[in-house]
Amino acid sequence: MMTDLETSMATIIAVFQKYSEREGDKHKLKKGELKDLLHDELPDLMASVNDQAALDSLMESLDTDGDAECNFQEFMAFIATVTVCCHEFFKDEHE
Ligand SMILES: [Ca+2]
Ligand SMILES: [Ca+2]
Repeated sequence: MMTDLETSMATIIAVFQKYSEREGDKHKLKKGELKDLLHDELPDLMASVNDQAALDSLMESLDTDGDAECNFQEFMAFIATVTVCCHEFFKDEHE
C-alpha cells in the first residue's frame, strides 16, 4: 500500500518515462517529447507555450547541463517550480 506522496512520486516518474522512451535517449526528453508531454499532461501551461520560440526558450531554461535534452533531474526542477507556483496560487483558497 503506497501513501499519497509515494503514489505521486511514482506517477511523476511514470509520466516522464512514458514520453522520454518514445525517441532517441530513453532517459531524456528531446524537444518534441517535451512538447507532447506538456501538451497532454499540462494543457493549461501549454497554452502559454504556443509557438516554437516559446518552446525553444522553455527547453533552454530547463536544460541546465546544456545537452539540448531534458533529463529527469531537469524535469523535476521544472515540475517543482510549476508546483510551487500552483501552491502560491492556491494556498489561500481555503482560508
Ligand atoms: Ca527520449
Ligand atoms: Ca539537459
